[in-house]
Amino acid sequence: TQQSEYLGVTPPISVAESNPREKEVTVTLMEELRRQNTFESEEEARTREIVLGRVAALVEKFVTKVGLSRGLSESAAAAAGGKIFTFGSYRLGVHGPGSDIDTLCVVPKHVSREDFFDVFEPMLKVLEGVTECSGVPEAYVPIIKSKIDGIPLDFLMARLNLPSIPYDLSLQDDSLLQGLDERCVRSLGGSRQIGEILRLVPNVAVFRDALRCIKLWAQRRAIYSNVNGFLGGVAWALLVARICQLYPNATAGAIVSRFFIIMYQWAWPQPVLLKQIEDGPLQVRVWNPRLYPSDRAHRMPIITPAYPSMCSTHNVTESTQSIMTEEFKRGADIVDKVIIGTAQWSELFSKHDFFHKYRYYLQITASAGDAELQMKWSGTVESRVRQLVMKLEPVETLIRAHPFIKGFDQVSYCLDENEVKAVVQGDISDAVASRKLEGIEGKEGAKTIYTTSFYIGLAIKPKPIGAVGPRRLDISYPTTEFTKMVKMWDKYDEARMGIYVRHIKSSGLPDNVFDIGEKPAKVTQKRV
Ligand code: 3AT
Ligand code: MN
Ligand code: MN
Repeated sequence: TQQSEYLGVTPPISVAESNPREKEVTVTLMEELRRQNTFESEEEARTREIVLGRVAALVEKFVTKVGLSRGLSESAAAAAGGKIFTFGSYRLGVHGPGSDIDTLCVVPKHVSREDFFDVFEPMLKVLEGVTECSGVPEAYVPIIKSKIDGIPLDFLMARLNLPSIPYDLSLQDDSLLQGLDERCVRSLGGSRQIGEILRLVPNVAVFRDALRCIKLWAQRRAIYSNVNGFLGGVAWALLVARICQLYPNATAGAIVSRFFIIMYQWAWPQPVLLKQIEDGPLQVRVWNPRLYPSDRAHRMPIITPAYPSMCSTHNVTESTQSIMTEEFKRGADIVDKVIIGTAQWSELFSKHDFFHKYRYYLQITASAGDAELQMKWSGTVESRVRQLVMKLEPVETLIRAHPFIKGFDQVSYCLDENEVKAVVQGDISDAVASRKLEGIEGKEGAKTIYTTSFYIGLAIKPKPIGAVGPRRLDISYPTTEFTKMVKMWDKYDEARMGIYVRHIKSSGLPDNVFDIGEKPAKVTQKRV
């Protein structure tokens, strides 16, 4: 690996220390982040440490137990180790109150994935303080979701090709991946990526503080979501890490300021890299736009540093890129003002105006008559919404199709078929919306319907000068194609679930998309 005096693929832009004003705004930024409740309490932090200690002991006990059942001696079974690594926001040190702890359990080769679900999961279930515990062994990345002493934990597992797990094991060594099951490689990925990020930033404390700011900003501005074509946690971390490399001696406030300016001006699709992409021991694809046309199609490539390097922003579309670029600009303008003293940090974190911004919206409603089925179905629909966005982008009369980052769930207690029919189309009347379960109990023909509605804001081109009549917007082709595509889901059953797309005027948006007191009494703001 490279032996040089800087971290990153280019030398830093400036190695200067922050000036006094930048130090001042860093202090006020941290005060604002505390006011915004992004930090957990000391008590919660202590609880997390205690929980992690107990979990580490449980994983060792699990490995010992499996070893004994495989005929190992007491001492050999106990010496096989078993170790936990955290990843996600907790490992980065940017978690908030209520964040989960993403935990990877690393086990020796005589412990199998089946053991993880057949032996470890039952051990976890009976651990004191466990209130939730459910395994999803068939997931792409198999996982156990749990809650211990009020702290949510996600457990992944990786089985290494080693007879025992050394207590000082590092996961950063690529040769560890050799001969592993794909699911183990994927499970190791999160932890290895974060290990590299932390290794490649010049000052971890500054990186953490700046990332905490950027995460809050991206959440408030509704651009924090990988599935919907914006950026997820890893991509935001990589961007902030790159800025930290470019300004190794700057304080967090200065990093945030440079972040917005540099990201606004970035020459996409030039990739953001923390180090040169390296090859490794597996038969897997590493991001390479020269080799793969699909990699060439990435609009804002932000590449993960650990082998195998991948693009963390595969889902970005023309619309989401332009929305993020606008937000970078807005951020740059506000931070400029913060630095000259004409704005407060709180302005940076003000809530998005998605439901005030457009005149027309597409509403996509997934529905089912059963809560558990609805969770899976709405998740499937959500993961496809960006496909609809991509089908809308070429429509001539549209400037932009702006997906919102989350769906809105509702349970409707319907008295009859007519009410059901309206509800599955996303048209929930006040009478239905306010009805409780008691309102339908014992009533013949009544039905409970679960819906999740997703929204896409539509920016329509202005009417050409001299044109008469309303502007026609024909989006029947994209929407029909979209519904056809989501119905291709292998568990789709017409009798049990529904999908409906309609366009509504801003005045027709339901109350549940607004916070209390947020809904406009009348249209006052100019919409596009
Ligand atoms: P929070 O503070 O927890 O909200 P985070 O960045 O830790 O932020 P997550 O816990 O959702 O976010 O995800 C952490 C990493 O775990 C990111 C991704 O690599 C992986 N991951 C997320 N969701 C899943 C999932 N359903 N299955 C497997 N891996 C996941
Ligand atoms: Mn997490
Ligand atoms: Mn998680």
